[in-house]
Amino acid sequence: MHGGTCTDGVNSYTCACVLGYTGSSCETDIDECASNPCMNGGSCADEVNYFTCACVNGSIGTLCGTTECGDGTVCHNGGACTNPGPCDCVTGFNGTMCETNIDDCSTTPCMNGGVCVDEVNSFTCNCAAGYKGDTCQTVLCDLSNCQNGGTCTPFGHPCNCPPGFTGDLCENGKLCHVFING
Ligand SMILES: [Ca+2]
Ligand SMILES: [Ca+2]
Repeated sequence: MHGGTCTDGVNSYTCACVLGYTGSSCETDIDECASNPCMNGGSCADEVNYFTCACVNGSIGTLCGTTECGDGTVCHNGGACTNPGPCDCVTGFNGTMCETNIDDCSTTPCMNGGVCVDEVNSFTCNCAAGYKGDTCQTVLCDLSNCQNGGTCTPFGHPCNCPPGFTGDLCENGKLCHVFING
């Protein structure tokens, strides 16, 4: 549906959807408004692979993030005009015009060599090889932590598990074969 390209399989089919649609038959129009991207009370209209914001209360910009206060002050990033000014910023921004995205990486939250990416009132860690977790706190594999006889070569990859075990650390149980005599 919706321009997707489907390929027949055995008792099934797979579809490659055009941008903006998802689902096994490309039947679903992805809701680009799901993250509430419009600021300052603007209303979001879901389109195919994009959205538009209808701004209110004098705000302007693609996301309605900018408000001209009338006294020469401009508030950015969803900040609201105040009287007296200058601006009342939303969480994650500061500065007299809310122009600054606060550096959420300033506390160096990512462990084990992970690279911190600053976001709005949050951060993401891009972990170095061999680590995972929100702050890269979990070691995938070193010389000691493979379980159930798993081996760890080379460093930085999930353990090599013996037959019957799975998981990054081979922590998932053995497949059970029961033989009954007679
Ligand atoms: Ca859509
Ligand atoms: Ca930030």
